[in-house]
Amino acid sequence: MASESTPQQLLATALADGLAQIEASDSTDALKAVLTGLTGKKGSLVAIRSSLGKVDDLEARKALGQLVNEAMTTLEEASVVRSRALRANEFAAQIEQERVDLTELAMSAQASRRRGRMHLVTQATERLEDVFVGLGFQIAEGPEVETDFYNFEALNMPPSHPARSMWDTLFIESDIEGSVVLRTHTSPVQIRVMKEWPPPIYAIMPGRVFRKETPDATHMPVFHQIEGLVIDRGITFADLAGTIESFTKAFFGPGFTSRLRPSYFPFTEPSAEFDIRRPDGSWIELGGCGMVHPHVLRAGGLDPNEWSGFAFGFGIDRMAKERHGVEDLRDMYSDDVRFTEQFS
Ligand code: FA5
Repeated sequence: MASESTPQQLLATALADGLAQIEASDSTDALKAVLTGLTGKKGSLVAIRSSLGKVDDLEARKALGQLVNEAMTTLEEASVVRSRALRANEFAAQIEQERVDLTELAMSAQASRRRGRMHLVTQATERLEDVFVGLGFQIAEGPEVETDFYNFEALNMPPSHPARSMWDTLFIESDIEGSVVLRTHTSPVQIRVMKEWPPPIYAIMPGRVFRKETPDATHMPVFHQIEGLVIDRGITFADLAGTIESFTKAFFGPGFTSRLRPSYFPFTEPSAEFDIRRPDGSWIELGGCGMVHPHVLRAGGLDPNEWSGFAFGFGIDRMAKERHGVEDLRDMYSDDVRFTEQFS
């Protein structure tokens, strides 16, 4: 018959078994249950401790009690270590479970970034503004629906002046007293600025203009101009030429130069047409310019004996066309994504 186990043997077995159970616990809840089973009121170690009363020898009982306490501490310490490891695992699992997948969001953000681009004319306008602001100019705007006075009369074109036919005008209202038109150029904003801003004036005025024209490669019925106006003391034609040359290089690049050809506009005297020379040697007309006519200075409320100035008006659509090597202006208004995507 096998001899009965001693309390020490029982304790050693309970300790080894307890440590194995702690190590095998796969969750903090399971670990708690294991610990209660070992060290709780009905736990195996407590049962061993209760059985100590049967040990007669006082010293032996004390030593055994000591061993039980040590075993309890060992189990508790082992459970703290295991608990830490389990909690770390459970936390990692929770993070994994609650993880939000942002890939779709990032992809849709990318898609929306791809969706829009600034129109070539808007890009050109902003660049023109940057260049002229860099040269010390301020930006002004005027209405697209204009009275006959601002679009023609104040610009030295009284009623029935033959030069009015230079612009194929779209009328909103037409009567003998004075018509309302879709502005045919940005020059009326010159008058508005002269009336509002005390000189010296260094202004640019970009905007949309309208003419009764059939679209072709270089003409649109709705297009954009940028007007320039400088009013100061002692301004000469050399200032105009110098400004246009600086602008040409800043906007198109060092390979481009400008030239002025004599021309006629009722609101400037002398007047010129402004062309730029491409690096390949060919020329393209971009706008008109000249010294502000005394009648126009007076219409703007300025004394021609005190102030002089120059003005220019460039076609922005043609500039955008030149800058990006677009062959036909109509392509810029086709709303074809395959076209616009080329110019991000
Ligand atoms: C004028 O409109 C004058 N107001 C310019 C000016 C301002 C002269 C200040 C003197 C002082 P013009 O009609 O030439 O000028 O038009 C100027 C520029 O607008 C043209 O050189 C061209 O680049 C552009 N342009 C004219 N018509 C069209 C059109 N139908 N489509 C696209 N661009 C055009």
